[in-house]
Amino acid sequence: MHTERQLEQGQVLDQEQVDSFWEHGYLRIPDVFCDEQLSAMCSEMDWLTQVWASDTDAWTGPWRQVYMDQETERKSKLVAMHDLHYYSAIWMRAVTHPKLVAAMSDLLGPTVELHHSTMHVKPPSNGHPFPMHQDNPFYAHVDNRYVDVLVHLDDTCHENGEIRFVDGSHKSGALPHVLANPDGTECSPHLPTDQYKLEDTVPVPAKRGDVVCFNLFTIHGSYINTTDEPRRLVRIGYRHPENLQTGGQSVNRPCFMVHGQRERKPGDVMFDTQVG
Ligand SMILES: O=C(O)CCC(=O)C(=O)O
Repeated sequence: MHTERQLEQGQVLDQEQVDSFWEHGYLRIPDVFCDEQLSAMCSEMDWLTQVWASDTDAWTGPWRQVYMDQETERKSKLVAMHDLHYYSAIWMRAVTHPKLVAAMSDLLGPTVELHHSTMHVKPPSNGHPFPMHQDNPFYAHVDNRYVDVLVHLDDTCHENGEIRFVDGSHKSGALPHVLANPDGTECSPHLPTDQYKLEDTVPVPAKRGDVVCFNLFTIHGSYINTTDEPRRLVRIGYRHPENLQTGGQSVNRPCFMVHGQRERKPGDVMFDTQVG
């Protein structure tokens, strides 16, 4: 159990965990959320899934034919939505959870901004795999001070498609991704399937309540869910407030401070209160 003061100062991770994150590009942090919180987050997730989420936003691109046979590809689905904390107070509490944001400040420094949250539910038996990719093409930033966190609402394993990483791959920085189908239409960013393979990755299975963190530049992917149960994850993005976003998801949207204070530099003005 951490004291309030420790959480304020960001002392959840030990030096070995921090070093391991920056060496390998990923880190599993066990038992971040307790059972009571998880039950509330799961019920709310069911509500979000029924009322707001989409099951027609599966990732697109030529990778699908490489990862799945024709029949599987036709059936495969992803249930997704962005920014759960805009719709649910329970998820607002989850993305600002004191232990989680203290761990982020151990990795990013004393000031941490929340950037987004995104639901990824792989439905039973056909929940789609994720091709190898970095998250940078989805929300490009100028440097590596950005941590994605996968909040696990279910135990994960090979059968339901646990997250998998290329060890140390964040050190290469931003890589060019495939951005178009053969006919020139836009597709979900992914790395060339002949050069980057799921077989070459490290699996990081986790328990319900754990989080798995990774760097914006860490290459990752996951296999299809073949089990009879959904595999429910929520990704939360945290960054150093001075790491500027140059494009993609939620670019130009003011973000919330979840740890520390926003420094004021010469010329900085307050956020515009007019939307649009
Ligand atoms: O949900 C997964 O298995 C993969 C998630 C992922 O690739 C991502 O959040 O960028």
